[in-house]
Amino acid sequence: MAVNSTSPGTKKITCVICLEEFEWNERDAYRRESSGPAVRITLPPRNSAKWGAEVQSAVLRCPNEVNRVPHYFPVDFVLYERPVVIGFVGTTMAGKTCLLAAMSGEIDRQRLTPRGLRTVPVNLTEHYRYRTEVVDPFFDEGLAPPHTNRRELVSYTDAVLITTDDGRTFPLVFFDAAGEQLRGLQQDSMALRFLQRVDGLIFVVDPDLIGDGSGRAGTSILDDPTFGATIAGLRFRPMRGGRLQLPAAIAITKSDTLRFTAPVDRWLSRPTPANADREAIRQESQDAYAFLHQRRATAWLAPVDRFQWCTLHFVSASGASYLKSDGTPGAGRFVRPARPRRVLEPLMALLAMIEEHTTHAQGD
Ligand SMILES: Nc1nc2c(ncn2[C@@H]2O[C@H](COP(=O)(O)OP(=O)(O)O)[C@@H](O)[C@H]2O)c(=O)[nH]1
Ligand SMILES: [Mg+2]
Ligand SMILES: [Zn+2]
Repeated sequence: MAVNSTSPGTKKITCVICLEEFEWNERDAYRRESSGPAVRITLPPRNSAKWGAEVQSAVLRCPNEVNRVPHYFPVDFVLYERPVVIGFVGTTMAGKTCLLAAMSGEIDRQRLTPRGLRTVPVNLTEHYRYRTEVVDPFFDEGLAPPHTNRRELVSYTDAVLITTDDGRTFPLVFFDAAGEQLRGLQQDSMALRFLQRVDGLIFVVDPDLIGDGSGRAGTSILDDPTFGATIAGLRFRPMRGGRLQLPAAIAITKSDTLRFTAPVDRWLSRPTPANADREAIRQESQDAYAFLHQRRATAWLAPVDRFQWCTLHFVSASGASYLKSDGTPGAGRFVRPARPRRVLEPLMALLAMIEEHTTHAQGD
């Protein structure tokens, strides 16, 4: 893309797909038809009456091609505040893809509206594809999102545009930080950009991997290798007293499998709070901490010690149990359509912590 970074009138923007920063002259864009290559266009000046209509279907081409394939994202994503980048960290099969699909579906269903956040529809082909291929089948039929054997360490999953009641608008971008191999991330430019740029992390804990605390190891494993690798990868981010100055949330997912276990039962059956209830977040964090601690899952609690701000939550992406696959590839499904439980709580807690600590506390 012919962007002249030295010419006046350019602005520095972030690609929401790969997090590369680049200069944009506010005029060069593309129009993408349903088929065929994207067509290069020149946007009218911003003060022109035509600008609003023209910009709606316009996309930008990121100069950072991935495997020589160009990628595009809507101009809408660079017109407002800088993107808020949220990363999902967890080992394979922990439940990241289901949790992301549940959150994205709840956001599209405007479940953030009572909490003062709305999504703005954006002409983003990727988001519609994600919705029709992953989110809707999960919500409508209980189909488990396809298990992709990705080789990437970190990958873009979805992006939405959020507007707050007080009139601020920002892109919210979700990344899946999977894979045990995160240790090799020094060589991976996408993983590095992600670690440099991420605003908040959701550590996904799979209770199936944790013993019941009886001392019989059962299926328990010692920790999640992706937690340690991600924390290690963040060591160059600002720290104070050995703690990362970044917000984190631990989401104990698949909590539907613990719905008869105290104190999980109490949290799962709670109605969703209308607005951020700090006292409830504190209590749930305390309960979830005790839950993991009792089960000797102390390694899973590493984010509590390593991040300055960390909340803990019980969530369920499906709200229902998983039916064992009958062996047909791709046949994985839940017993009924997904009814996510409390999946927006970790996100709301993270957004509140990002707002409170990272923008306002920057100068202190
Ligand atoms: N009971 C239950 N099972 C879940 C839930 N979320 C995920 N699972 C199970 O965990 C498997 C792996 O989930 P997935 O999201 O693909 O994990 P990922 O590899 O971390 O992306 C699914 O196929 C389900 O069997 C949940 O909320 N409840
Ligand atoms: Mg996955
Ligand atoms: Zn890009």
